[in-house]
Amino acid sequence: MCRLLTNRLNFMKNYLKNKNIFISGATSGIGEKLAMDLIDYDVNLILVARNYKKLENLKQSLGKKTNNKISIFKLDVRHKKNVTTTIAQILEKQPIDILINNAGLALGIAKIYAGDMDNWDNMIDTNIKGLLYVSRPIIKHMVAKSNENDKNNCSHIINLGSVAGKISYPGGNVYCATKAAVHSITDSMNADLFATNIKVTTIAPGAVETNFSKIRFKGDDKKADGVYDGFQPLVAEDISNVIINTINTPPHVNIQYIDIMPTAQRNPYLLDKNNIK
Ligand code: 8X3
Repeated sequence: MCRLLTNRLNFMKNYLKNKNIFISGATSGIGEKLAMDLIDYDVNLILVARNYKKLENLKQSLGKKTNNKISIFKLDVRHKKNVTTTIAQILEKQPIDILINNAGLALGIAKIYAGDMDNWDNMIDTNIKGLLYVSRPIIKHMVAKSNENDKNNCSHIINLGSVAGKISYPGGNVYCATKAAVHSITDSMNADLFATNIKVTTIAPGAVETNFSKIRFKGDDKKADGVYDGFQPLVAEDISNVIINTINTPPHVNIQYIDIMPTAQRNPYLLDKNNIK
C-alpha cells in the first residue's frame, strides 16, 4: 500500500474491513477500477462479469496485493435463471454486505423513430431487468441478515445511475429511460428498506471516459473519442473514489443520491468543449 494512502487510512476509519462486496460488470471501466481500489480496504470481493478470462486475469493481479478472498463468477445479468442460481451459490458460501450494481451500457444515439430495437432490448434487459434480477435475492438476504444482526453491521446497495437519468438528450431516449428507471428503483429500494439497517445510494455521473462510448458507438473509436474532445472528462478513478467514500461511512449515515460531473459539464447541454485551450 502506498504511503500516501496509508496516511489517509490512518485518519479515516475503515468501515469496510472484511466486508464482502459484490460488483457486477467488474472487468472494465468503473467496476474494474473500484475492485482494484477496494483492495486497500481489506475487503473480500465477489466479482461477476460476462468474460471469465478477464475475471481470471483480474483475480490474479488483485491476488498479488491482498490475502483477502476474491471470488469470481461468469455472469450475464440479463439471464434471470443464471443470476438466480449463481447468487444462491455465492450466498451458500459467504454473506454479501455491499452490492455494487455497476453493469450497464448505452447502445447507439439514434432518434427514437430510427432506433435499433435490439439495442433497446439489450439496454432495458441489462440496465433495468438485470439490476432487478441481481438485487432481489441479494436484498432478500440482506433483510434476513438485518433482522438477525446488531445495528452496527449494516448493508449497502449502490446503483449506478447517470445524469442521463435526470435530463434526457437527443438520441439518448431509451438509455436515458433506463437510467431514470434506475433512479426510481433506488428510491423504491430506500422506501422498501425503511426501518432496516440497509442503505441505498444512486451515483449519477456525467461524462466519464471509459469504454462507455466505444461500446455505444460499436467500434467507431473516432466518434467515441470525440465525445471527450475539448474538456477534461471524469475517469473511472473519480467514480471509484466517490463510491468508496459513500460506502465507507458509519452505520447511521445513508448518502442517498450523488451527482458527479466534470467541472466543464453542468448537465448534458452545458458542456464546455472549449475548456482545454
Ligand atoms: C453517461 C453520461 O451523458 O453520456 O451515463 O449519457 S451520458
